[in-house]
Amino acid sequence: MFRHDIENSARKKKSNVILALDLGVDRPQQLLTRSLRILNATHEHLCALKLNRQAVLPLGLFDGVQKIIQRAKELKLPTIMDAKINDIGNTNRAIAEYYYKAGFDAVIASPFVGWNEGLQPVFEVAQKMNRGVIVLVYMSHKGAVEGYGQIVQDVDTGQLVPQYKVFAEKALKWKADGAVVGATYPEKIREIHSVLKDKVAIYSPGVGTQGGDAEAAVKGGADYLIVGRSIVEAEDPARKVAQIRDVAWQSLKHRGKIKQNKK
Ligand code: BMP
Repeated sequence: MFRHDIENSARKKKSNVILALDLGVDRPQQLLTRSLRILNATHEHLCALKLNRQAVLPLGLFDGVQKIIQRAKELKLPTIMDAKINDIGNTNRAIAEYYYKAGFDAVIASPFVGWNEGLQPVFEVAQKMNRGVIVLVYMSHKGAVEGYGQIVQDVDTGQLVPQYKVFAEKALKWKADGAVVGATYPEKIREIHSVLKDKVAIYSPGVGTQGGDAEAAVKGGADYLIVGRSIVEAEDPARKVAQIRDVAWQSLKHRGKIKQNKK
């Protein structure tokens, strides 16, 4: 099961850092070579790997991406496809199935499409294939407030609540494997963590380049940090990821998530 696999990987590696292998726009062969080089240089300090469509588009899901997934599997790193699935159910089902068939252990999906004829088929495929689904709850960019931050009337309760609170409740109800909350909003992490109560893990992107702070995010309740450019664009990616890992792991200990004697 994805959530246990990533937990075990984090415990074994003493790292809750997920590498976002986003390398910008380049020729496919260059991208593949650079991706593998960075993965090989940083894997010791990672608990998982995340790819985005900016890698899948040039490399091809059943072409170059296979080489990255294969290497991640050799390194025993769970893989997440950041697809932000966001269509009608029938389309979502096919998208999820392709990513899982390609070897990804989990996909990221958007809860804005709802359950019925929205994400339900994604969760069904995930269950059938024993994979994970992570849902967006509050994104890391500035415009997130325009969608995730709106005050809405909850269709179930009739109450006026922030959209992200409704999404956090849905993550619980749908038994999602994770909830994405931007590291750029530690106060939102705290608030959402108080709804999720460690029943759904918080995945937090936005550390470094986007302005988020690793320590604040983890102390607020983030279980995993998703980090891309701060690592891949660093002069020494291995050193950079080790630094972030140290801060994040210490912060998890501070939160009492890791027993001090289980070094
Ligand atoms: P970076 O560390 O370079 O900012 O990359 C963050 C990664 O996480 C990117 O792949 C981005 O698409 C993704 N992401 C994000 O930044 N904020 C979100 O709210 C959700 C994401 O998936």
